[in-house]
Amino acid sequence: MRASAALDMKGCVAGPVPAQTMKKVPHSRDVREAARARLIERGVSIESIGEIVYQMQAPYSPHLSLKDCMDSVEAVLEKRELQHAILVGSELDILAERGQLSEPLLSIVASDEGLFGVDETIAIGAVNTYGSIAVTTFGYLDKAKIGIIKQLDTKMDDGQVHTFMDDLVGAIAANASGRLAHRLRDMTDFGEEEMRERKGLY
Ligand SMILES: [Ca+2]
Repeated sequence: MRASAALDMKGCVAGPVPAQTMKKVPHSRDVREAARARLIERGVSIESIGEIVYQMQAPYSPHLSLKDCMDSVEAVLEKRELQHAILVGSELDILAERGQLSEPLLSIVASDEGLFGVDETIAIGAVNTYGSIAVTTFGYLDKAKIGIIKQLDTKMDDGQVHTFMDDLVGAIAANASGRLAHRLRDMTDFGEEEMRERKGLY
């Protein structure tokens, strides 16, 4: 078995990772908080994702509020698949901004090369919890790029890299839309108490 190696601040191999570090499993709460903090650090608010969800779902439910959409975003951010995707994707964006990826990956990520699809692959890997509505919404957002996704996708000359983040936001919004669609439908079929019992489903 090959020994793992750590990267130092310049991205150089700094020697084997101590066995203790390799075995440490972070607490779920820390992972959730890290993913949420990362979104904010990268300029993505819960509200900005909620606005996309609202645009997606408002035509189907006239009484929908932005608050409902933000609540749905909060709920899907509890999903580990999404948290992990956010941490992996945003880390690559950050390393590209700092020039700490090795070539040719650095140039591919920094320029958001058209044929590079790993950003979408990581994001869509986290869009499997809320059914086909979430998958088709993700596909739509990938093309339509609305709201904060558009802002992230617009290339600026300020050195910022959001190659992964635009797709991650699409994945969060798609999941939140799918969740909301299923939940709203259930609310027409079930009473309050039954909805409480069905809570774990969303
Ligand atoms: Ca992208």
